[in-house]
Amino acid sequence: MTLLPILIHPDPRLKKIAKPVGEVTKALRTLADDMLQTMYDAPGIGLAAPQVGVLQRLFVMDCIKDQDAKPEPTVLFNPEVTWVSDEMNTYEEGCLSIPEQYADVERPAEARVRWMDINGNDREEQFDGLWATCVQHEIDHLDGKLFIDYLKPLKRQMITRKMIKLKREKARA
Ligand code: K1U
Ligand code: ZN
Repeated sequence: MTLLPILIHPDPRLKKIAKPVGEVTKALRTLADDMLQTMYDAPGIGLAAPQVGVLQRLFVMDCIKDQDAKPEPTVLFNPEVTWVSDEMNTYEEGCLSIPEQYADVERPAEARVRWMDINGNDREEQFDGLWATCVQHEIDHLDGKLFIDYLKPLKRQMITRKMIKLKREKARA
């Protein structure tokens, strides 16, 4: 397995709409495995393909935070939200493409999602809690949207400036 470099905002590839996946090929299974490895290593609870420069509609997630609990690596191809609750939930979100920046984002508390799994089978499930927040954050990535797009312009600009500085420093190192 390979650890993939994660793109840091601002990057034009993080603003693009990703293309649907056809059948689940061996190359896509390898990509999903590498993305899971990259997500666990970061560490994070989700990772979308555009974050590793691949403009295809897939993401991985595992919202089990308890280190003693059994991991639940989940791979979703062509995910579509089919229903959201009226009830909303606020969570302090982070993003592996915007390191060390966190902000409250309000989203539907529950979301029903349809997707194709790693074996090419159609699945549909209702998510709540952190899983619901995470699926919505990751599907946003597939649509070129970042959690900072929900913030007030001034706060978004402040975070973007910090990221430009971080990228400049990393390039010099
Ligand atoms: O998509 C990403 O950038 C990953 C992101 C997912 C996410 C976090 C919070 C709310 C919604 C979606 C992350 O995983 S940021 C890191 C993080 O949340 C975390 C890191 C270590 C342990 C537990 C959580
Ligand atoms: Zn993110």
